[in-house]
Amino acid sequence: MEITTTLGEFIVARQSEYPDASGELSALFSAIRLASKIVHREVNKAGLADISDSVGSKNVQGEEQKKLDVYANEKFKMALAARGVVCGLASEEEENFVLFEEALNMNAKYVVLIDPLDGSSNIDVNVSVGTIFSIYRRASPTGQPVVKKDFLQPGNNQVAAGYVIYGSSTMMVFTTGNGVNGFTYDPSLGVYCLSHPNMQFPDHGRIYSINEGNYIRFRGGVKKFIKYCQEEDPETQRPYTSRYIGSLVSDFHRNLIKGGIFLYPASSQYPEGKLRLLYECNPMAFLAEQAGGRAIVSESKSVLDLVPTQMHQRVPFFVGSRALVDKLEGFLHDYG
Ligand code: AHM
Ligand code: MG
Repeated sequence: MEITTTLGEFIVARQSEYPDASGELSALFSAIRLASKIVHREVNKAGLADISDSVGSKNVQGEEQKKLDVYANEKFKMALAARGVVCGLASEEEENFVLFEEALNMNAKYVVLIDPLDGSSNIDVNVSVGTIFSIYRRASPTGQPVVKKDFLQPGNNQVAAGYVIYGSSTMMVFTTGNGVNGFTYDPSLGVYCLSHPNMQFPDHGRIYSINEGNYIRFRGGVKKFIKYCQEEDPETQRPYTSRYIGSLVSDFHRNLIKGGIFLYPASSQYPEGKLRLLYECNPMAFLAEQAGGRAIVSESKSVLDLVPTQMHQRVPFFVGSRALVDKLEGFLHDYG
């Protein structure tokens, strides 16, 4: 059997390239890695145990929480708090950010923002779900409890970001600002192995991913772009292929590998868009740009430049292969 680099080895080998080089970021990754393995185990037996039912409570956006969302949130929080390398956490599943008040934690310089189990409405039907995470250096001085401004930073300040996809295999894909690498989990060994080094968004692509059922509620530019994707034109290999799983991590992951664009626009139902800037859009935008793709919220407005104003802010989100995002941008410019 060929032995590939494990995630642990990769992190140790790259440590000197990380922004802090003190080992704190490596320890933080090891907490994320551990929690993701625990969640992998639970997700993979979701059909067996009585854990895929709703807990009954609602999250801060008023959506029904599934047991596995709660479970994943707890596991990531516990793993991160235990290492003493994170001073606070903000999660899609929690109304307010969480302070880690042990002395060790208060002296730590990183905060983590996380969507512990994105796409969880798909669990009951055995569709892939994911964890999305994002790491920032705190803005306030160390030694004190974290404050809101530590979390309300523009995506451009991200130190690292990534996702775990619990799919036909489990994978972790992340960036520390120096390219994007993907690791596939081998459950028999209990390790992530480097399987997708230096991932790159193909410049062009033939996949568009959008919930087309909402077509009537979209604005002119997005409608025109959808029609453009559906037109016959041999030169540009149109019509393009429509693929939409309804699980952001899975849709993004496929498009990253095959080339494509993902759209969650504003609509009459979601005037601000549906996806959350801090937990979903910023980390995916950082990954996309590190892989040579592009992510925008509107014409000529990059996701990563936005200065957040609220913890659970939603924004329109367009991400994918550069040529496709550029094309969309033209339609947004011409038709709004
Ligand atoms: P969630 O955070 O409540 O799981 O919702 C986010 C999910 C994304 O994974 C996905 O891209 C989107 O919601 C799908 O929304 P829709 O069903 O409106 O198409
Ligand atoms: Mg989510």
